[in-house]
Amino acid sequence: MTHSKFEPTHPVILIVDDEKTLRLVLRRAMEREGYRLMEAATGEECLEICQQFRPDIILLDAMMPGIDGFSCCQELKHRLGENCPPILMITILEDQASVDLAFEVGATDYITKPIHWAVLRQRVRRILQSCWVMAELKHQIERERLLTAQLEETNQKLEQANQELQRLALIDGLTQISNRRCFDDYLQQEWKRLKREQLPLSLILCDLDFFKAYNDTYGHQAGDECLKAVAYILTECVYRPADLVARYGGEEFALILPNTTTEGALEVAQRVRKLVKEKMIIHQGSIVEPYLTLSLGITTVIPHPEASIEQLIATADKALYQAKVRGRNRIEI
Ligand code: GH3
Ligand code: MG
Ligand code: MG
Ligand code: MG
Repeated sequence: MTHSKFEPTHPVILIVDDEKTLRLVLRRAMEREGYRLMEAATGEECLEICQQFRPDIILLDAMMPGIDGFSCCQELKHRLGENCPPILMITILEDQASVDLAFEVGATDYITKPIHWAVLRQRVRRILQSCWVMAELKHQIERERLLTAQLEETNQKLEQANQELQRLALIDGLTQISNRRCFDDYLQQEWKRLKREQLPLSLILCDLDFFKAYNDTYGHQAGDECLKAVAYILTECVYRPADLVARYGGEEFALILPNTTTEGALEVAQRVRKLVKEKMIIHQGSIVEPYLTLSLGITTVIPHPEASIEQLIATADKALYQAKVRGRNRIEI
């Protein structure tokens, strides 16, 4: 036998019958079986009781003055819906129409008078048991639904955290612009694309002038602030969505400009110099100017099979070195 945690120790039976004697006999018989009993003499009384209390099963007489059993059953179903206790109709009516009607209005089962006690006992037990099993199943389904929802929510959070981690892995912690890893990935991607499309790729490398002296003069923290300011300026200097500004190293920055000629890159580099100059970051330790300056190296290439990313970077680095040895605060190609 299936045991459900929804099974009460003493299930409550509501007897609805206008015959007092029958109610009494039923009560005695069912109490012996361990049930608790409630009684209603009319359909109205039954409806009233069920408004406040939910018996585990209703034994409902079909023939009663006032609301008869069929209407009472229908009304109970209407009012209580899914929460309606199972209804076992007990009646002397044996004709097909009455039996059909009983099931039509929602009765769970139907037995006839005179009551066959052994049958009633079994019917009541069967009905109650299947109700508990159903309740158990519903409960399990609901629990599974909840678990699934929780799992989905957790997965969503994990996915978000994962995306955030991936984003953070490509961002420089200090300046909040792209980091070296992002630079490498993006350069490789654009290199391949522009090789296919046979379009120019420009790279600008920038290095702050006398930045060691800046740190020595104003402290490392001020140096950090200065790097943040320069990073921000650089992002203001590029206009195309495909352009990428990255922190390349300590006080070095790189700009990847896809589909951009040397002239275009030169324009960007000039804008960088202009905006940095306008920002007037005081730098008394600098030998070239009393404010912060930077040196820039530009290179442009239409990627082809004999060329490489390493060569591209080395060429830009060489140009940057030229800018340094030729006096800093300048652009070299
Ligand atoms: P040059 O004009 O030749 O580029 O001289 P420089 O002093 O800028 O170059 P050098 O390579 O000698 O020094 C770079 C300095 O940048 C030294 C280093 O402490 C500083 N630096 C690198 N990364 C950071 C950083 O994250 N924060 C700060 N505050 N300073 C940094
Ligand atoms: Mg009756
Ligand atoms: Mg440097
Ligand atoms: Mg430097």
